[in-house]
Amino acid sequence: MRGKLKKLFAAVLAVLLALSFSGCSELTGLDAQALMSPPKTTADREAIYALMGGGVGDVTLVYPKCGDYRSAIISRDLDGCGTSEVVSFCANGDAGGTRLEFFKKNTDGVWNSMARFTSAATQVDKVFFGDLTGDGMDEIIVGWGDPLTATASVSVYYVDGDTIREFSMTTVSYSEILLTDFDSDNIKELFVLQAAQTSGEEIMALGGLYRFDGDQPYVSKTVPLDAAVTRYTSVSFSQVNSWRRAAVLDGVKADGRMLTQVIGYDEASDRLISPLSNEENATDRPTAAAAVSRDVNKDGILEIPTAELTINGSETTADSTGYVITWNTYSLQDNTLTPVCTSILNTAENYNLFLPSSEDNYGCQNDTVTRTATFFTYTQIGFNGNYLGREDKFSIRVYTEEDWAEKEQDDEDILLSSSAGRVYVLRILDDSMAESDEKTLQSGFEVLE
Ligand SMILES: [Ca+2]
Ligand SMILES: [Ca+2]
Ligand SMILES: [Ca+2]
Repeated sequence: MRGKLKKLFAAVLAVLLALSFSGCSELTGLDAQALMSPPKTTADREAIYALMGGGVGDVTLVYPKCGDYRSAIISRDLDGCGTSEVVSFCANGDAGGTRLEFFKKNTDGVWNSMARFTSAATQVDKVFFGDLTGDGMDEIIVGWGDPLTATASVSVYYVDGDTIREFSMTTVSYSEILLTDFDSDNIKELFVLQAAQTSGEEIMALGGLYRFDGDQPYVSKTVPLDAAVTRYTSVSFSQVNSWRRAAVLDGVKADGRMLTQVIGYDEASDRLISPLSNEENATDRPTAAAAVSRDVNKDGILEIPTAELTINGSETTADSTGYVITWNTYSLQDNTLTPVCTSILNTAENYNLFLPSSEDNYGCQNDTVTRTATFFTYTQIGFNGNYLGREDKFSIRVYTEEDWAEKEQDDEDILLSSSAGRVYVLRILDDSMAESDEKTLQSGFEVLE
C-alpha cells in the first residue's frame, strides 16, 4: 500500500514539476479534469500500467509538457462508443525515445492494446484532439519535442475501427501548432508555425495550413510570418472582433521585444492574410511590458495589447517602470486596432491595474520612496510639462508585510492583494468617484506572475 501511495505521490509531483518548469505558451482552457483525466478505477490503472510495461519492469511515464492535456495516461472516448479509451505515453526502454500506446476495454472489461507507436523524441510537447477529416470523430495530434536538438515535430493519428492508424506525413517541424477552422466549415485544420531560425540552417518564417479532408494530408495554404520573431509565447485561434476568428500569435524577437501577429482567411482572394506580419507593427512592445493577448473583459473577443511608457507626473520624462497598456480588438480587413480598455502596468511593483472606462487621459506619478503610485486624469500637458486640469483619482501604495502589520488601521485603506511579501493598498482620492468605478479598480487589479 505504502509503495502504491509513494508511486501516486511521485506521479502527482511529476505533474506539478512538469507544470512549474515548462516554458510553454499561456494555458488556455486548462482545468484539473483535463489535466489529470486518469482512468477512473485503481483496477483500470493497474491493468494499463501492466500493459504499458509489457510485463517487464517499471514504466517510466512521459508527461506532455504543454497544452490542455498534461497526463501521461489520458482517458478519452476516441471512437464514439460511449466509453473511454486510453492514450498513454512512456519511455521506450533500452531502445530510447517515447512510446505512444492506445488501449481499449472490451465488453468483458479487459483492457487491450489498440495500437502502439514509437518516436525517437524523448519528450512530448503537447497532445490535443480535433476533427481534421470531417467524419465527426476526433483525430489525435501529438507534438513531439527533443530538448537536445530543440526541435519539435508533429504526428496525427486517426481511429480506424478497432485500431488507430497514423497519417503519413513527412516529418513536419514546428515552433507552435494550432487547431484552426479558418473557413468556418466545421472541419479543423492544423496550422503549423515555423519561426525564423537565427543560427544553423536557414528556415523561413512561415505558417503552413494542413488539411486532412482528402486521401492524404496536404498543405492547403501558406502565409509568411514576421522573420524577426524567434519564439512564440502565446498562440490561439480566437474571436478577434464580433465577426471573425483568426490565429493570434504573440511572439518574442531576438532583441527581446514582443509583438502580436494576426492571421485570418480572406474569402475574396481565398488566401491567408497577415497584415501585421510584414509592415510596421503597432503592437511592437518593450521587453518589460510582457503582456500577451487575452480576453480581458470576458466578452468572448480577444484583446491585443499595445504599450507605451507612462510619463511621470512631475516631469515629462518617461518612467521606465510604468506602462500604459491599451487593449484592442482588431480588424484584419483594414488592419486597424480599436481600443477597448486601458491598464497601467507597474513593473517595479509587479502589478497590472485596469482603469475604469473613461474619456479622460490618465497619468500616473510614481513615488519610489513611499512606494506610492498616484493616478490622475488631466486635460492636456502644458508647455512647462505640468498637467493641466490634473485631478487625483486614486493611489496604490505598496507596504512590506511588517509595515502593514504595524500600521494603524484606517478606513480609507482598501486592501487589494498580498503577495510575495508585498501588500497592495488602494486609496480613493476623489470623493466623487462612482461606486462602480471603485469596484472596477478592485476587480481590475492583478499581481503579475
Ligand atoms: Ca476525424
Ligand atoms: Ca475548416
Ligand atoms: Ca474581450
